[in-house]
Amino acid sequence: MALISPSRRLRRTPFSDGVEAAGVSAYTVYNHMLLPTVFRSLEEDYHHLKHAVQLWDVACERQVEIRGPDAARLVQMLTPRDLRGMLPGQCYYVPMVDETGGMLNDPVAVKLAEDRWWISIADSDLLLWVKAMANGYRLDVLVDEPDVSPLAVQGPHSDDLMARVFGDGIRQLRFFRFGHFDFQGRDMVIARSGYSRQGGFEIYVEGSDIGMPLWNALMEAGRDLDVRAGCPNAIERIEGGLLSYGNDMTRENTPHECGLGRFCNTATAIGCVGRDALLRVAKEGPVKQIRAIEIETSSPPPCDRSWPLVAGKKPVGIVTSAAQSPDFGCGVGIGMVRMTHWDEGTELMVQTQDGVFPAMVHEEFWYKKQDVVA
Ligand code: THG
Repeated sequence: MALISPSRRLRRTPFSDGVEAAGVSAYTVYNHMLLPTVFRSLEEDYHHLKHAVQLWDVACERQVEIRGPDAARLVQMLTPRDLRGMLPGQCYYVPMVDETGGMLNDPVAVKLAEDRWWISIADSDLLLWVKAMANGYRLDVLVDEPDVSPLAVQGPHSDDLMARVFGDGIRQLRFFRFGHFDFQGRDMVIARSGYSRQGGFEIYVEGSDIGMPLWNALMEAGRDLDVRAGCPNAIERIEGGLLSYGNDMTRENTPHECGLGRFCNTATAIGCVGRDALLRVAKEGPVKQIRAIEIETSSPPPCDRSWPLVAGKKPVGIVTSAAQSPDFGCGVGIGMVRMTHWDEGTELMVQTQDGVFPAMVHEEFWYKKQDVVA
């Protein structure tokens, strides 16, 4: 593929200078911002992520900040997950839906205070929807995109690296909880979370000016841990079944089709604008759902379009993400499969731009959530 033309519309991040110095070799665009996808190679980055520790420029996970007396009410309008039990200091993975129950985004909600929230968004312009809701319903809130850029520290040595910069207290942080930590006199919200199954943290860096000083401090502190610049790794995230909005799901899908039913409490999420629609479809249950798809090939082509899944000649689903797994020795994929063919072990064929390969449906991903507890 040709190069992407740089311009003001394609935003740089507070860490872009560090990413470039580290020799980034490919970018994608996410929330109108640069997101690195490869440094050395997809495979080398993958092995390093599983064995060492990496700094990820995920500034493109932009925050929609909601503050004011109606903040909690507005966030509940956006999601079918019941937020009543959520306390300040917690993060929740929250499907967000429109009035038809269609997925608009799958962000992480960060509850800073009863009247102050960050919605850490995936790749869709959620800010516009949230602003429209706030204004249409005349809510007493301010909605905007603050100068906050997540920097993820991921990999088995992330606790050791983070403790060197933020102190041993960071080790006590529980999964999907956050705390406030100091760096050079600046307050940093740090959560134990991140878009990998290898464990780690996300630092919500407030103020672009402190981005490179923090990047450099972590790089310095982790020299003997072989810390490197990295990024969300396509192979690792598919093995772990972490979904990618725009790839594995769109506005055409309900959270239940996406396998996100466990993050929905449609019966009690009073106020959610998609609630009635979801209650209606929940009665029947989804007729297609996300599945892990094993692909019999040693080098799947780039999955840059949906690949039909067929039983004989009959289309029964699509593959939406794929990669070759070094650790599992097969092609790994994520797909959306019709009910008639979604059972464990179902044998199908997948039609790619480079040929047709045997595929097998799995009900579980290659590795499940390993709850990272201190
Ligand atoms: N961190 C933050 N913001 C983000 C992402 C992130 N915004 C964009 C994107 N990633 C949003 N999508 C996801 C998808 C999955 C998870 C988080 C964000 C995730 N899921 C785990 C799971 O599905 O097992 C854990 C969920 C849970 O148990 O609550 O972590 O990564 N800041």
